[in-house]
Amino acid sequence: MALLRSLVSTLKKGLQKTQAVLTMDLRDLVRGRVLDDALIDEIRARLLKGDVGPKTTDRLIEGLRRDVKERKLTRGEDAIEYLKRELSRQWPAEERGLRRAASGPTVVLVTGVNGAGKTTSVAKLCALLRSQGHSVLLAACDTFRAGAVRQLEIWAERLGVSVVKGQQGGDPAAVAFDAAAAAAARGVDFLVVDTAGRLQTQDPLMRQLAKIRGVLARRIPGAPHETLLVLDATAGQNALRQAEEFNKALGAESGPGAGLSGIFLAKLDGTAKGGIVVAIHEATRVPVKFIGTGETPEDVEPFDPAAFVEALFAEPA
Ligand SMILES: Nc1nc2c(ncn2[C@@H]2O[C@H](COP(=O)(O)OP(=O)(O)O)[C@@H](O)[C@H]2O)c(=O)[nH]1
Ligand SMILES: [Mg+2]
Repeated sequence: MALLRSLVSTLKKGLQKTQAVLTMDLRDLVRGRVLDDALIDEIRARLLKGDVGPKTTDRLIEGLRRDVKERKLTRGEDAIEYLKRELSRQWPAEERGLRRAASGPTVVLVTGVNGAGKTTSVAKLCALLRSQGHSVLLAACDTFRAGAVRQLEIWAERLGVSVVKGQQGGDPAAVAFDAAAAAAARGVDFLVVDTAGRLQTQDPLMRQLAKIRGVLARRIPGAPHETLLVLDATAGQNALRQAEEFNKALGAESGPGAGLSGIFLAKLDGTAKGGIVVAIHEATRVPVKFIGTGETPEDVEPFDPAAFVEALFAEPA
C-alpha cells in the first residue's frame, strides 16, 4: 500500500492539470446535488472535455443512467464513486510490464511521430531498467534528424550506458543490425532502440520501420519483444488516432506478436486531458505501459491503472 500511495502522489503531480479540469471541476459540479438527468448531462460534458473520448463517455453515462433509474445512485457524489469504480474495472489484469526474451537480450523498439518524446522516453526506460539492476545498450537509429544521435549520447553518458550509432543520413536498419549484434555479443539484458519520427501515413518510413523490425528479428530470435509507441498526451484525440493507425500499420490484424505491444504516454504533466489514457485503451486494447511526467530520465512511472484512477479522482491537496 505504501508503494501505491507513493505512486498516487507522483501521479497526482503529473495529473494536476487534468485534475483541475476533469476532477476538481467534477467534484464542485456534483457537490450537494441530486443526481438527475440535468446533472448527468453536465457530467457527460466534463468527461468529454477531459478527453475520456466519446465512446467511453457514452458507455459510462449509459451505465450511470441505468444505476440512477434503478435507484442504486441518488446523490451527485455517488457519480464520482461510480466513475472511479468503472474506470478501474476497464483495465483487466493484463500484462502491463515489459515482455521479456526467454533468453538473451530483450529488444525494445521505440517509435512515434516527431517530437512525441521518443528519445527522452528511451532515456527514461534506460534509467528505469538500470535502477532495477539490468544492463542496457542503446541504439541510435534516428539517423535522419541532425543532432538526434548527440541528444541520445548525452543521456547515455549521464546514465552510464553505451550507444551504438551510425552515419548521419545512413540506413537505420544497418545501425539496428550492428546494435543487435553488439547486444548479443555483450550479453546485455536490454537493447532499447530509438528511431526517427514518422507519421503512420508515410509509407516509405513505415516500410523502413518494418525493415528495422525484420533486421532485429534476424539477429535476435523473437525481437523486437516490445514495440512501444510514444504518444504526446497533450495531443489529445490526435494521440488516439496515432495509436490506432500505428497499430494497424504495424500489422495488428495479422496476428499476435504483430502490431504495437505497448504505449509510452509522454508529457502527461503538460496536459489537462489525462482522460486520453482511458480513450486509447478502449479504442486499441494496447496497454499503456509507462507514463512520462517531466523532462528528466527520472520522470517516468510504470502505468498502474488503480493508482491512475485514484489520482485522477483524488481530492486536491
Ligand atoms: N514536460 C514533458 N516534456 C517531455 C516529456 N517527454 C519529452 N518531453 C520533451 O518533449 C520534447 C521532445 O522530446 P524528444 O524526446 O526529443 O522527442 P522525439 O522527437 O520524439 O525524440 C523535448 O523538449 C523533451 O524534453 C514529458 O514526459 N514531459
Ligand atoms: Mg528523437
